[in-house]
Amino acid sequence: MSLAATPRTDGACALAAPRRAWRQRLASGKLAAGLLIGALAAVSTLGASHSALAAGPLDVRIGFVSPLSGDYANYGRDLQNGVQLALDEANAQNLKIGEQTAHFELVPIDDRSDPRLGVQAAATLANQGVNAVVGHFNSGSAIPASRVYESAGIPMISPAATNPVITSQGFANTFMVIANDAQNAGIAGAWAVDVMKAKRVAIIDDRTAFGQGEADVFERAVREHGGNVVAREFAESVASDFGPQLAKIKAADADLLYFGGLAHQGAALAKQMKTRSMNAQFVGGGGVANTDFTQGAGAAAEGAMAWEYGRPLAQLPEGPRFEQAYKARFGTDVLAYAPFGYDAAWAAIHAMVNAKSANPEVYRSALKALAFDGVTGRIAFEPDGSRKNGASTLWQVKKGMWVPVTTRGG
Ligand code: ABU
Repeated sequence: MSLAATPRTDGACALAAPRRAWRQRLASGKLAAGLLIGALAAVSTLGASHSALAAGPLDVRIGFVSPLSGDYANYGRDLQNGVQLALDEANAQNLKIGEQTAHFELVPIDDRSDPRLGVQAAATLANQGVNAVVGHFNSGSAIPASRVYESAGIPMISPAATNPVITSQGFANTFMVIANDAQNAGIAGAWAVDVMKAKRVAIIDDRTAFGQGEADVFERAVREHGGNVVAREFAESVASDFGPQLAKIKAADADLLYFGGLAHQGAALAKQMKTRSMNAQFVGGGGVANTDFTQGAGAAAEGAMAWEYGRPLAQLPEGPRFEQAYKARFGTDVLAYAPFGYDAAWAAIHAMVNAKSANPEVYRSALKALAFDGVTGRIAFEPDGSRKNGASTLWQVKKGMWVPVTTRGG
């Protein structure tokens, strides 16, 4: 990275990475001490005078971490498209951050849904001194990565990872633009008992921080509402055979099966329930009400239910416009969380514009105080960084299509 070639007014963030890089080279003994001292002096001089470098555009880098390969790549690409759409629109508007026209650039990293790679990705983005991060997709990756961003002082805005631990760590740099699983699975558990009148509830989860987390919340809510949990099973997130678990659930005579995990496994589960002539009502948590499920489950999808974060796009003022713009830009339909990726990116952009700075130390307070109408509704944050007034919608497959049944919250 050439310091001289990158005039920025975002001071600390722009300079943190070069400083760190220089220090690392000193520690490895690859750079003569005299040369390093001179280089650090140059960095300090640049830092002191950065406000004078106001001529060129301001490059603002938005880090993005999601699975872009592997079983969950569909979700990651969908999210990335949502973020990219927001950056494209912001660039087309020639927005100003302070005196400079901002140019927003996406810095994507594939974590393959692996928490270790997620932490590595966070460290890479921190070392690069990105101005904000939209990510991650997987809660299991987002939770440990949030610690890295907190240490680096870089705001991370989760558009999809929904385990409530993410925003309950007392961090100043962790935000979520989507309802969390304390809400989504809590509503699902209460609904199963109070409205669906399920008498014998079974639960299966994928042992991820997300799936197990939402299954735990669901189970607690069922019990709190006087429901009866007759089976609690799990399968690893790579499993495709649910035979042993379904045998136990069938033997327990469950009338409702809640699944904590994502669509492709939920689809396999629904198919295998059908094969075993099980009549229990399938109810998914977040990440199930999408076309990966209906296409994967085929006829077995019919009648399945799932609680998904947010309101149906068709019912939101900006929803249809977003869907059209997304299709026009990427040639495909929204799969799942692209609207939240879009809103997360705009949250960062609005905060920087409002604060007149892309330096997290400066714009963080603007992010905390933000309130704007996004595609997914009004975006504002609770003091812990979770989304204010998040919504959850129950969907059901009718004639092969997910149809909204009811919305709670929001
Ligand atoms: N919230 C659904 C996406 C997956 C996750 O949180 O891990």
